[in-house]
Amino acid sequence: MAYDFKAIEHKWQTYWAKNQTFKAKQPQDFIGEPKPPFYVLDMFPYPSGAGLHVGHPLGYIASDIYARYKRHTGYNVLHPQGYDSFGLPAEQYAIQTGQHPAKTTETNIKRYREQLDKIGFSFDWSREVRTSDPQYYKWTQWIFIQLFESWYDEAAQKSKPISELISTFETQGNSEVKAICDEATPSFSAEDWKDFSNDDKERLLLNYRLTYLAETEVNWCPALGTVLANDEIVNGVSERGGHPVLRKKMKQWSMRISAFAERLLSGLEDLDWSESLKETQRNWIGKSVGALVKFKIQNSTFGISAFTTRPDTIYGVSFVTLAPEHELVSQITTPEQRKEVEAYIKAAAKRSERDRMADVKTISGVFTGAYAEHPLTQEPIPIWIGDYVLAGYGTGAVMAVPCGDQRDHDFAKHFGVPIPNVFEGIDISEEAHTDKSNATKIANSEFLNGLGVLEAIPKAIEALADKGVGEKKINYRLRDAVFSRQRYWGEPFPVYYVNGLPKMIAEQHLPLELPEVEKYLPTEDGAPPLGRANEWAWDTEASQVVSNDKIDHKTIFPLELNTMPGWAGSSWYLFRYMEEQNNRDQHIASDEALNYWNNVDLYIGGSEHATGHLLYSRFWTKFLNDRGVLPEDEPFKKLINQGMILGESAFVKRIGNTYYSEDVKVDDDYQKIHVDVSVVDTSNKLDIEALKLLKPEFKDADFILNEKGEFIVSREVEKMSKSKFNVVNPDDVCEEYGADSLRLYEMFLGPIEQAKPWNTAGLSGVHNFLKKLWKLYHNGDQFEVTEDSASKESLKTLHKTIKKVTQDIEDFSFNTSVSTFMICVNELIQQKCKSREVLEPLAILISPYAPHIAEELWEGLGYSGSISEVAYPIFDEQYLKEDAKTYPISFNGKMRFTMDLSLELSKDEIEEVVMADERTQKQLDGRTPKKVIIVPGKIVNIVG
Ligand code: ANZ
Repeated sequence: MAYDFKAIEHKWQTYWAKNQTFKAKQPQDFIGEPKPPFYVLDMFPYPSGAGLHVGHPLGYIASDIYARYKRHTGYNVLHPQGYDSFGLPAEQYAIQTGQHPAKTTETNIKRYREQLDKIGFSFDWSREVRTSDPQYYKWTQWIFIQLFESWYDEAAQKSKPISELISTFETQGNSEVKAICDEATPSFSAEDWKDFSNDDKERLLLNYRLTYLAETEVNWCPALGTVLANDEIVNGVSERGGHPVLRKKMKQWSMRISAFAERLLSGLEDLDWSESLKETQRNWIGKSVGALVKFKIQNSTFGISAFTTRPDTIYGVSFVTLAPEHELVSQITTPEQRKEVEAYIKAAAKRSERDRMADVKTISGVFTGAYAEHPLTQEPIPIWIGDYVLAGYGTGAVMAVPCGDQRDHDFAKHFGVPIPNVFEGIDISEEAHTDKSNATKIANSEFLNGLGVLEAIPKAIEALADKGVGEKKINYRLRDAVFSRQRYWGEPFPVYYVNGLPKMIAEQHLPLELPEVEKYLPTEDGAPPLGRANEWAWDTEASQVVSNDKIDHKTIFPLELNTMPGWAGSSWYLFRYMEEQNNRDQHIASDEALNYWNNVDLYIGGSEHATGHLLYSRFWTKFLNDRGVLPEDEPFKKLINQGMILGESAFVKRIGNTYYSEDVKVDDDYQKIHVDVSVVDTSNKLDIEALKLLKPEFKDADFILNEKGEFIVSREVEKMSKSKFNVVNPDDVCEEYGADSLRLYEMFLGPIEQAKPWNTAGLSGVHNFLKKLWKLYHNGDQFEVTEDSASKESLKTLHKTIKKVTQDIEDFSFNTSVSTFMICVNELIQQKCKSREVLEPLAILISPYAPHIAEELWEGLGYSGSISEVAYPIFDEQYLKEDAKTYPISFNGKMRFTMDLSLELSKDEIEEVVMADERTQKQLDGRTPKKVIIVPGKIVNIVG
């Protein structure tokens, strides 16, 4: 019987679906002690219209192997899958075609599911989640409300209910409260609080809430009618369409993630993530320890506070630079400078923060006309505005030390600001200054005198604090995250507005479902797409959404028009899977389920999510843990980033409408054009007719063939992408070689974390291996496995394989496992092994990798039911013990011949056998050796 992979794979995929083979059990499903849980998760896909290419399942295959392995070793494995189904592409498609994004999403999901099913994943589909499903986003909205109802207690380093904060305000005001809140929060007493109007109270509380409405600087693109993220802007214009982008203040929802900066940083220590990924998060969080230094402004009641990491250089400060957006700019600018300053600010607003940071060459700035006072020497120092100072970092003000800091120096030189060199001849860089011999040269700074930087900084802070002009300050680069999007296809905020102040819809009325709109574009007057909905008002009496005409601002109010960003739904989805579909109504998941599964044991996905999803989900997990919703404060214990699979693009040479085979010499300049890899075979031959069918624009082209009458393309490795025509569809691979071949091949390509090129030709190698494996269990058409004991050799092959493959899986080294299986099967064929004693464990060993063939062989071995939970074979050292050794026999250190001797022999017995050998006698030629050196298992050396 030939290896009919199609029939086999179809049969087992149907079996698994029908029997719900991979349905994870809940703790209460066990009679007695539950099995230990193990949670393996993939980053869930965004179901795009393009479907999956072979690069997408790479991580899924690796996690599937691990999940299957864990089932064999006695764990109750949770290995779910779902869809991150809100997002921009469906919305853009809707704008172009008018098709509702829900419909596009549904179609794409169906396609994804079909593709995934063909690969034989052991997903528990009964727990599927879709972020765009109202029953799912009900809980995203619920979490938003919890954030709104919470504040961050800095002293306790914990999020707490806002009601507790209100009680404190009622009894003590806010002077004793150590909270993470807006800098501009005024202090007030309990009496003040009582006197505040309700609206004032609400406004004040927004300074404390973990999600809050605030004026935020955003990149506003008027032509697209939306705010853009930094990475959606290229060279100052929108990536899509090339429209101008302005920096503008807009009222937006923000998440106070900055409150969690320290915990997000220190929590990394205990995570089993790659060092490079942790480093990326550390840099993103960007902790800086330094000081806030206060500068008085001459002839003014205002002061400037500047964040510095080098308070020890305070004597070198000769001017202060403010960010163009700094709130004091308009207040301190002198009338003479006003015109110039205003023009400058307008120009600066056109450059994104990213451009400003990246561009170190362009120095731009303007003098405000105002002067500050040096806090220690009281000398007047000019106040400038400079584009190199970012509004969102520190305090948006820099104490400039031109003789110490390069940017300050360049700025001073450019504008002719005097550069007093108080550190003459001294390198005050941190590296140089830790060298104390350098520090002895310092003349003018009392802090630096003879000290290293690490000692000088606290001394400087102390001196500044004594005079009341400075304090220690830890600053984080991590900014609060803007949470509003001017989009349609996202979660609606459960928010309506009374007197411009946000109110939450009560939990029992969730979900607040997306309204219907007739067009998915922003409105003509710039409101987000939800501004087009006719029914988008909240009736507080009927507790339901009603028509906008009914808004009376008494009981019926307008609803929020923004929607949540893509990262909202993906920040908590891992916890939703912990609960079964039928028990999801009343909570994210039951306490019992949460306490059993805890968090993800193994998470596999792309490293591009390092500072987005992977940070936001840590933030929400910590928050929900603080508030007693979740038992853990980290979502993902172990994380692996799979490398990218690259495509082998195919190119043809073109001049006009004539195309040349790669090996035909062309003298003129030619263009290189991509052609679709699906019309090129593994020996790089182009199927011209197929190309013409696929792409009608080639219909009338001339194709110049080579001498053999073939048309050859050139190849280049590039990122696999539809736009490069180099995508390989896993469906085609499954059709031609089978899912087991695809799985083995994806693993065989190389280490999981590395980028590697796809090469379809390599598939036949693993496919032939599976055919050999099949043959091992068959004799012609007949399944044949004997009950005879296995030979020592075969047992050795088996146990060598168990040892290596087990170690490989534990080390996530899947590529080396595949080659181990190949060696194993070759050896067993050579040994003519047909013994159940070996072939049965081998089927189990290979089942995580090639589960369909393993199930079929298992059935052949006489079992009914799935192989998936059969106990994993146990390695036994005794089978690897060598019983003989080939000894090199040396005479005076020179090897003359070898002898195979049993390892059981003692030293004396070895000597006896060696001496008796006639080759030894011949070498000695009648002499008696002085000494015979024997190291058992290693060498024999005869001296004399
Ligand atoms: C004086 C000084 C002297 C500084 C010196 C550095 C070297 P990190 O380490 O990244 O936290 N700075 C502060 N706020 C800024 C802003 N909004 N935009 C641009 N630069 C800003 O950097 C902190 C240092 O960056 C601060 O220390 C400040 O310059 C500058 F020899 O103050 B320093």
